[in-house]
This record gives sequence, structure tokens and C-alpha cells, in this order.
Amino acid sequence: MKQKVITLDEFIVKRQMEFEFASGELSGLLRDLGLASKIIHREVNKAGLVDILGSVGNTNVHGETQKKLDVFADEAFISCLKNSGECAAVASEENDNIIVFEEREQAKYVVALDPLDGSSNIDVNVSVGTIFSIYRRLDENRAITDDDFLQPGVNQVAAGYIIYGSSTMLVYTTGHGVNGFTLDPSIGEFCLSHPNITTPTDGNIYSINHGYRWHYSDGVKKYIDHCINSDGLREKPYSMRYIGSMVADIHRNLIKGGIFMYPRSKEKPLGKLRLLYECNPLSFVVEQAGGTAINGRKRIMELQPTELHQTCPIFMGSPQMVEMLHNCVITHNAAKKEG
Ligand code: AHM
Ligand code: MG
Repeated sequence: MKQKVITLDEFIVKRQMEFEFASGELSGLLRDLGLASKIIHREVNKAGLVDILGSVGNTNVHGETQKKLDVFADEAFISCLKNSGECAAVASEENDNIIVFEEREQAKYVVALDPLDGSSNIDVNVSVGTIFSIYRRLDENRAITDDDFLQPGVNQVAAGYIIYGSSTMLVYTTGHGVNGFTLDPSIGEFCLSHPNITTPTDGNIYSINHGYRWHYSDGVKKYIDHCINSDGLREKPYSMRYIGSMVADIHRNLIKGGIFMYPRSKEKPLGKLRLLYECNPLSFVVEQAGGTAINGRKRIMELQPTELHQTCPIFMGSPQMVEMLHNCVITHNAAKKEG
């Protein structure tokens, strides 16, 4: 007998009832993020038609002006969050400063997001994603400032990602495990497809931009040597998989087991990936699935952010693999240097 389909909205409401004193605001916010992602899904799936229907900045056959997809995604999420009523302000990769919704100043939550991560992959039909992180404001009676966003990742009340891949999936956590929903485009609903995701404790995949290999720290180089089995500690090397869309790389490793790495390098001494809306939310998901996320030495979610767009080195995934990387960093890097 077929199982009953559980939609994202049904699941969120069901989960809300499991928490004492839950007032439904967070549930509303999650549903609105789900709605915005369906709009992005529709546009991402039309991306290949841009050449036929009109290129960026031009007017298409319907008389609509084409926008770059990352700008479109940014505007769609901000508009959905503004209308939601539960979000007081947004920090986005696309905007230098936070956007405060004056008319929502009583709302309890703020959202940090990367509306379209890996957007350079759009033109070549490779998976991209959205990443979101939700915090409670420090004080609802005080004007919103950057400080409401500059909270360590352990304070996140919910976080997740949407992957626009061979199918579109939304994966999120509120700190009680991780659940994944696949969009059924025929009914326009996210349906529970991956309940209680747990990541394997060990894996066979390492994901890193090998092109920068000689620019990484000694500890990371040692770990790469281990991955390719030049230390002879394993029977065979790990498989290297690197899409260049963080969401897609993390999603694959979460399900199959593996480690994702974006270390510091000579060109990028503080790494590339953004703490607030890339590293923290994905660390929350990975940890809730039983994985680990560190900057080489410290837990990502315990880092105290000081700037909205700050970056950090990141290593995340199956706990045994991250532990081995950590050992390499501790042993081979100069004192206090992270990854
Ligand atoms: P973006 O936010 O500008 O799209 O950049 C983030 C992306 C990640 O998705 C991916 O892991 C990384 O940049 C790839 O960078 P690189 O090409 O340096 O390996
Ligand atoms: Mg990004």
C-alpha cells in the first residue's frame, strides 16, 4: 500500500504542535521560504531559454525585462519575507547592508540568506542552491542593527537549503533532526521524501578545489595526501567530487558520506565562504544529521561573527573524516593557524 504523502506545510504544522508554547511564527516563516523557493525553481528551470526569450537586461517576447537570476532570487526572497509578517530584517549575499522591514518591527526573527549560491553554474545547467539561516532578534523592543545578525551559529533557531538539481529539494532543521522534501512540480508541493536524514560517520568522497592545492596550509596538504592515499594508510584513495556549488556538494556528501573543504589559501587568507549565510546554516544541518563542521581548529557554530559578510575556512561532513583533517591541521600547521 502506498504511504500517505506529507507536504512541507503539513509537516511544519505537525512539528509546531510538538513544541510547547510554539506560536506559529517560525512555521509561517519556513512556509514563506518554501514559497519563495518554488518561484526560484520555476525561473531556474527556464534558465536555458534565456537565449530564445531574451538575454539579461533585454525585454523578452512577453515584454518582461530579464534579470540576472541571482538578482531575481534575491528580490523574490526579500519580497516573500517582507510579506510574511514574521521577519523583521534580512541580510543577503547580494546586499552590502541589512534590509530592515520598518512595518514589521515587532516581528521576532531575522533571516540571513544566500539567495542563489553557485550562480555561475546556471549558464551550464549545473545544480545551484539557496541557503537560509533564521535567528531570534536579540531584543524585540530595540531597533534592529547588525548585532541581531552577528550571533554565533549555535543561536540559529532554524536553517536549511534548497537545491535546484535534477529535482528541487528543500532540506531544513530546527534543531530536532534534518528532514528533506522534494518538489513535485505537477502539484506544486514539497513532499517529505527524506525523513530524519543522518550522514554516514565515514565516507569515500572528498570535495575541494584541487587547483589551489599548492596554496593551502601544510595541514590541509597532508590531509589531501591522505585522501589520495599517498600516505598508504588506506586500501585505495577516496573519490574526488567537486561541483563548485556548495549546496550541491554538501547535499551529496550529506547523503553519501564525505568531507567538503574550502580552506584558506595564499590568495584568500580568510577563506572564501561566508560565515553567516553559507557556513553557519550548512553547519547546523550537517551537525543535526550527525556530522561535524570546523574551521580547521574550532567548531564553526561557536565562532563569534564580527561582520555581515565575513568569510572563514570550512571543513564539514562525516565526523571521522573531519577528525582526521583536524588532526592534520593540529599536527602540521603553525600554532593557532586554522585550516
Ligand atoms: P558564490 O556565493 O559567489 O556563488 O560563491 C560560492 C561558491 C560555492 O558554492 C562553492 O563552493 C565555491 O564558491 C566555489 O569556489 P571556487 O570556484 O573558488 O572553488
Ligand atoms: Mg554563495
